[in-house]
Amino acid sequence: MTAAEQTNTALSAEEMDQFRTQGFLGPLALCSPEEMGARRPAIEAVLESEPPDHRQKVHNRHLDHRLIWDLATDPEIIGRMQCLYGDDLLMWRTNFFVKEPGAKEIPWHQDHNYWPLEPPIIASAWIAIDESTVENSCLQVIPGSHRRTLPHVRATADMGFAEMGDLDYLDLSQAVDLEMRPGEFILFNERTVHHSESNRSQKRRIGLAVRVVVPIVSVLKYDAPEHALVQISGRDPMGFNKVVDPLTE
Ligand SMILES: O=C(O)CCC(=O)C(=O)O
Repeated sequence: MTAAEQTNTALSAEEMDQFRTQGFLGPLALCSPEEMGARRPAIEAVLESEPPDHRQKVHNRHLDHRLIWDLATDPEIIGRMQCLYGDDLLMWRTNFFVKEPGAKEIPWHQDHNYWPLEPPIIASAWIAIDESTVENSCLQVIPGSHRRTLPHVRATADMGFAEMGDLDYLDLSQAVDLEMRPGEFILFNERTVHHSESNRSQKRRIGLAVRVVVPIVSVLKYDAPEHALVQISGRDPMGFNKVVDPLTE
């Protein structure tokens, strides 16, 4: 039985159409705000702990913590990704975006600009660990922006990334704020233009981004020698990538 059948996450024709035409879907519920509140202290403890191989604390913690693995592979997410991308799915990366008060702006960008993937076909889920509002710099997207490749230029020093989408090619009046309660998530793709403001509030905002690829994608550069993909559903008929078993405890 697929995750979509197990969890009743099968997408409607309208939802499929929204993802195809708008480049994102959601917010959708992974768990209740109360349940995310109960998980939060353990997530914070993971973010304070050193990864075993001296990687950055915020990257790929699904490889060393079962709690993060369970979050990233929650059937509410995977079931929807299966509807959009088919059964054969591999977890490539997870990244926490921790925005403490004063944290820098994440510039408008398309993810594929930065990533060592060929072809760059990625489904991302962004899960709200904390409440995420306009006040504490929620994610923003430009609906329909995934239909074009955006030139990227060097970012200014006040930005959280070294490169940013060229603003001459964007209509920011179309931007949508994606406010989320803890435990909600959105799905988007590698070309959906997105952004978050600097965090001008006194409230921290943590999100976990989950990156999933299909087997035809080759990873050209791994994050660390220990970094590998994990099969999260179906099969890997191509065998292009280094794949390890999921955590079991
Ligand atoms: O959380 C943010 O502010 C940015 C997230 C982002 O750029 C991403 O998930 O690709």
